Amino acid sequence: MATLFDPVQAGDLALRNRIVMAPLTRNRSPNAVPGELAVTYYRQRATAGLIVTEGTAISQQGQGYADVPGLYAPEQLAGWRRVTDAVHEAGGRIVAQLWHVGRVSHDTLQPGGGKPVAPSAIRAKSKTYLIKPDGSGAFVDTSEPRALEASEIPGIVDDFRRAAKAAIEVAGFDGVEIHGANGYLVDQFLRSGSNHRTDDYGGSIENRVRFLFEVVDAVAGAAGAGRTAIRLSPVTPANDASDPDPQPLFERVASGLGRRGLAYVHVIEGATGGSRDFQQGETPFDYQAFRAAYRNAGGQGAWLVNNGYDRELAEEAVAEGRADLVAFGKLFIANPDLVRRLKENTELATPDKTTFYGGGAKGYVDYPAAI
Ligand code: 8OZ
Repeated sequence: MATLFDPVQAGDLALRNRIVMAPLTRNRSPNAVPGELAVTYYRQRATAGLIVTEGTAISQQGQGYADVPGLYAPEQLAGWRRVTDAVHEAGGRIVAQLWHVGRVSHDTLQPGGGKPVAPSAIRAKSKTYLIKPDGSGAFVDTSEPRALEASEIPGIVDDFRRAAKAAIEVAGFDGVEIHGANGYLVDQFLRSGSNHRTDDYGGSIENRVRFLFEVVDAVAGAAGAGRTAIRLSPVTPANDASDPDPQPLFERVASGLGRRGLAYVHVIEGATGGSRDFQQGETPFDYQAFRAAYRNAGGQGAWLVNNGYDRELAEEAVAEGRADLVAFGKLFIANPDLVRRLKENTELATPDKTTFYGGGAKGYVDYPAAI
């Protein structure tokens, strides 16, 4: 029977255990450059079987929050190189999460102060996080987006490709995870609530999944399919994501992914950071059918689950074969040595919510390992 502490293969990635550090937005990279604190933070957590970085912008247009790191300028890639070197020295594995926020952004973060871009010009009922001139942080409403011209889409796909290539070749990552979840650009195309397009990218399921597969193919072409992964959140309402009928949509996504030889598929079960039972539409989402659609299409990548897992639930999911990997978010913030604490069943520290977003060392690199 498999345990959380057994090694596992995820595509080309050989992982020393099945415990994954989930992507966590921390807003501590001024000018989008991860600095020394980020090196320390990720090194402290390198005993995870795999670290997924915080969402990292593929372009300035993909930025939606203050002080989020990027993968589109040489200083950003150099900053990440120091992070990946530190994680590798400690024997860990790390993938970059490739992020384009789409409409979940603010004019002040966009190139030339322009409008954020989206499948359709529909404002998200959602907040973003900005840092004011006096240095304090504030949550503010997202700006009104403009609809992308079809002719602009290949440029965005190319930004994903370029970021993936640089992540592997320059920044030294072991792989890349496309952020296809939580109401950001890829998810905005998938769901009917945010996608009212009448061209080849909107309307039918086949059209709404088109952007996702263009991105996956471009990224896999650059990074290698065995080093490419994607995160999805079939029912989350995060960032105003909505679709009344997620089951056929996400089974179509799963079957397309199954044919592409990816390293792993990362699934947020329920409402991100909230109820695991959250549902959109008439019926509860069937995660087993979702996974079966992936496997039946030939998908052999690892199945990574996330959202509200504790030790017991995680051990059960792996033992029963419902998951190959389990991602922990908040617990990794407060417990840099989470793997050891889970193994020894020692007490877990509770993270301080007030230092999740923005700030410096406090609440970032000062959580001690258990003695
Ligand atoms: C929390 C705050 C800001 C962004 C996500 C990248 O939900 C995020 C995020 C989370 O995927």
